[in-house]
Amino acid sequence: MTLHGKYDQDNIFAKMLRGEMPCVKVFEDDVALAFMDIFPQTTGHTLVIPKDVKARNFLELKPKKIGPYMERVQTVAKAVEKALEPDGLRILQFNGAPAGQTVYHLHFHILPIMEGQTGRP
Ligand code: DGP
Repeated sequence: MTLHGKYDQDNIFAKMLRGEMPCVKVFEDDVALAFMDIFPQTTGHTLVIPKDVKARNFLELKPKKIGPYMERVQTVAKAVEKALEPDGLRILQFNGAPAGQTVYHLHFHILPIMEGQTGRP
């Protein structure tokens, strides 16, 4: 899998956006959807994905879409902070398989860091 390539409409996050795949939603508006990670690396591990884009990764997101999307990433991060009161918060994003990406629809990870958890992959 290369850093750039054709966007696969049938990736799992695209299916969630179309309502074809269930997920535990924690935030949704016209710009982004946030849901719980199925393989949480820390308690409260949340993913935030942009809607109406065919971006496999951050490099492919059109500049005008970055601002609205990152606002939602911050909104969700603040909600996670309020809900869980973690000691720290790690916000991560991977581009390409060698960097650790496994799902090819752009997403940011929000990892609350509680005492005793590292949140490191
Ligand atoms: P990444 O390695 O950055 O591409 O992270 C992909 C994340 O997606 C990984 O932490 C696990 C999560 N994930 C994979 N499949 C599913 C799924 O079917 N449902 C949910 N909620 N999360 C998924």
